Amino acid sequence: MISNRPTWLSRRISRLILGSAILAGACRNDLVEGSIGSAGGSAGSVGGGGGGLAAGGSSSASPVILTGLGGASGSSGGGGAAGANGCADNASCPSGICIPLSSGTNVCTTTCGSTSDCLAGWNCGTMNGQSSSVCQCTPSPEICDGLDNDCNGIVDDLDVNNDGICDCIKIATVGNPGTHGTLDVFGTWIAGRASSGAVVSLGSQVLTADLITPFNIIVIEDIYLYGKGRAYTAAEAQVLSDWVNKGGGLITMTGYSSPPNDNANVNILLAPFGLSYGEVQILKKGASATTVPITEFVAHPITTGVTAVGVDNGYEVSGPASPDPQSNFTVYATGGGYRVGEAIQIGKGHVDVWGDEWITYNSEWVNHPDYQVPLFWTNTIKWLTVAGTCQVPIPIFIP
Ligand SMILES: [Ca+2]
Ligand SMILES: [Ca+2]
Ligand SMILES: [Ca+2]
Repeated sequence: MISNRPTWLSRRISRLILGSAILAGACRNDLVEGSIGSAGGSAGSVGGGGGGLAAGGSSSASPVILTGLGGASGSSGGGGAAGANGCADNASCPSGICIPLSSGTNVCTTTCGSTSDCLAGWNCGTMNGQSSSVCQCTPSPEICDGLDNDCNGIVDDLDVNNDGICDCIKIATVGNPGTHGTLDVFGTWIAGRASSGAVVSLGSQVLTADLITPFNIIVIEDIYLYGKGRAYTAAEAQVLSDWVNKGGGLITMTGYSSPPNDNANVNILLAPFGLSYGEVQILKKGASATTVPITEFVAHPITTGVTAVGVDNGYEVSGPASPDPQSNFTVYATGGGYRVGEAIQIGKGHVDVWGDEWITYNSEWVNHPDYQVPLFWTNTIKWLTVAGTCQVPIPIFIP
C-alpha cells in the first residue's frame, strides 16, 4: 500500500463522517445537458507514424466521407466502418463527384487544389471525365501509418480482431493504476486490443508537448498528491489543454485515496477546461460490498448500449461554470442527484471526466454481469479519438 496514506481505520472513520455529511446535504439534481460533441472534426490533424497528433497536419483538408466499401481492400475494419460512404453515381455524393477505385468500388470525393486539400493517403490530380482536379486514392490494406490506405475515408481504421479498439491507437497513462482491485485489469485489457500502438505508462514524468504529442488518448489514473504522485503545474495543464485542442482525447478518474485534498492534483490538470472534482465523497457502496450502480445515462456515444456501471466513494464532477461557446458538453451520467460523468468537446479534442475509478477494477469486469464496463470503455476510447482517425466499428459483443 502507499505510504503516507491514512490508515484504513482513519479512512473508514472519515468516510463515516463524510457519509453523514452527504446524507445531511441537500440532494442535488443539477443535470445539465449541452449539445453532444459530434464527430465533426477534421481528419487533417492526424500525423504520420501511427496516427498520433502532430501539429501542422493538413487541417484544411475536406474530409472525404465514404461508406460501404465492404472491406474491398482487405482491411477487416473496413466493412461498414462508421463514416464510410460508397456511391452509385454523382448524385449520391454530397460533393456531386463519385469516382471509381482500382478495386472496382466507387467512392465520393471532392475537388482539390493540391494534395494538402485531401485526406492523408489521397492525392490531388486530374482525372478523365472530371473538369477539375479531384482527390484520388489507390487502395491497399490498411496499416498504421497515418494514412487512409484502403480509401474508405478513415485514417488507420485497423482492427484485426474486431474488438472495437483501433489497433493503431496510441494510449498513454499518467500516474498509477488503482490498488483496490486485482492489479491493472484495465491496463491489461486495453493493451491487448490496441495491439499495434500499445499502451505507454508515463508515470510521473513532466508533461511536455514532445512527450504527449504522439498519443491519441491519455488516461489520468492515480495522481493523488500524497501518494506516489507529485504536484502538477499550470504549465503542464496548459500543455495538456493544447494537446486536447489539437485533437487529443483525455479521460480523468478519481477516488483512488481519501479526502482531504484527494482531487487537488487532478483538478490542476482539469482547470484549463473549467472542470473539477468536488472534495466530498459520493455514492459509497453499501453493506453488501457491491459498488453503487449508475443507471442514469443520457444519449451519448459513450453511453450507447450501457445500462449500468458501478462506483464507490467517488467525487462529483463540476463545471464548466461558463461554457466556452466552442465547447460542447454533456453530463452523460448521474447518480443520486450527482454528476458522475461529463464529456466535453474542446477544439478538435475531447475530455471525459468520470467521478470514480472502479471502472478499472477487476470486480466490476468479472463479478457484474449487470454492468457493461468493457463496452463503456470501448465507447469511451472511440469517442475520445479524433474524428476521421482510428474509428472502427464497435461489435455487438465486446470480446
Ligand atoms: Ca481507411
Ligand atoms: Ca493507415
Ligand atoms: Ca483491436
